[in-house]
Amino acid sequence: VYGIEKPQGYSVSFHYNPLVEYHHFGSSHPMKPWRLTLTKQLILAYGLEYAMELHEPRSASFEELAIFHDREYLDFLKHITPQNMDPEKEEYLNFGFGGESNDCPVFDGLWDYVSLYSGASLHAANSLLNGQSDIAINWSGGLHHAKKNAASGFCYVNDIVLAIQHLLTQNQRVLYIDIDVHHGDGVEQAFESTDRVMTLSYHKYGMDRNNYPFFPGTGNINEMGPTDPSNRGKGHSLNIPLDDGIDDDQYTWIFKTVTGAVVAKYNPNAIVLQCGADSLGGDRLGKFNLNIKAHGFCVEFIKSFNRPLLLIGGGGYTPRNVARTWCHETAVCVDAQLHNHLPTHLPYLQAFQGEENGGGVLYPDLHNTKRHENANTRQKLDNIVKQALENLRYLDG
Ligand code: ZLS
Ligand code: CA
Ligand code: ZN
Repeated sequence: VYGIEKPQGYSVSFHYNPLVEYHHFGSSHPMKPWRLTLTKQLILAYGLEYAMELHEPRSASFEELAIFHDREYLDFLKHITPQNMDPEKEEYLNFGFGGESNDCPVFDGLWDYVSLYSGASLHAANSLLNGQSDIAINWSGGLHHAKKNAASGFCYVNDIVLAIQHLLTQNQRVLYIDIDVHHGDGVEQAFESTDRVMTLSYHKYGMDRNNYPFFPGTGNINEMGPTDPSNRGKGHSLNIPLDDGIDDDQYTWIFKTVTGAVVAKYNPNAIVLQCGADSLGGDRLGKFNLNIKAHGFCVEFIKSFNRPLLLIGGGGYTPRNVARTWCHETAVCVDAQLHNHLPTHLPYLQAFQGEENGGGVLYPDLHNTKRHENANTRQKLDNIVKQALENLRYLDG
């Protein structure tokens, strides 16, 4: 019909290969790829697939991963199996495997798993590049700790770095924002020497009761990348360290204030938002008290800047709440409002029932599920914002 222009709203694309769901880190491991099954089922049950374009991307190739990662590391990843691994061998430890925590186990299909989630992030970045979509989503990615030659914190290949490198082929400046409860150290490190990527991470920082630092132990407010004036990356990392139990009002306030200032100053051509859902209340590993709508507010706020936007997953260790959050955030992207009562035809409905604070609903009250005492005072947060805004002055050159 002529006379009708492009429909209002954003074109949203969803990049997901269901084969990722079938990988297991081991029964006691907190990272559960089947949280992605729950997420997808919830999205389908609400009918959100009719409001976006669905893509089933192929796996990334060895060569595509080698754009960031060392070939020796990729060779190791490609060939290691639970049967042939030798925990005594030096390379095993050097590449980030084993150790006392065993955060990064070797499991069957490891190579397929990493190339599937990375392929989805690359495909999503590509659909922003070729203008097919304004917002591209990959909930299976967001593995922000992986280094170019080592696995770290459940992350083996850094799909975020790869996606940003791809975006940089046609964008002068990319802003990376990370609301996972952990510091996005791998992405920060990868781009520490360039002014074409700015990284901004909000995370828990500090010691626990036993005086162990919260993983990965980096990301204090004064860590802002190289400060050497001859380094182009000077001042292009910003870290917002937060304490246990932060609530919705505090988090959305600090997020708005700092992110708003960064976008105004850096004026990115594209934005990548890592939406780790371990910053929610009741997360098995996280320490914050956020509700789903406060987490989703971050997505709404970023969307309002109208820049090409890549949304990726990340952590999240209470699977039913990961699914709820990423379903809500998918709805935010397509401007849909969802009914609080879960669709009755939802497969796995049981997974969302029988909870203390909201069985059978999409938006349970998570604020008190684990009752982390709020250690963030008004004054501490004011100081962090003040310091963060001061750090931004480094961008003036
Ligand atoms: O950001 O805290 C750690 C490292 C240790 C070493 C010493 N041991 C005893 C404790 C842990 C310092 N690792 C963290 C990694 C968190 C990664 C977050 C990833 C992301 O969300 C992005 C996807 C950690 N926290 C909890 C665990 N590891 C952990 C808990 C339970 C288990 C089971 C499996 C493995 C070993 C037993 C494990 C790790
Ligand atoms: Ca973070
Ligand atoms: Zn995390």
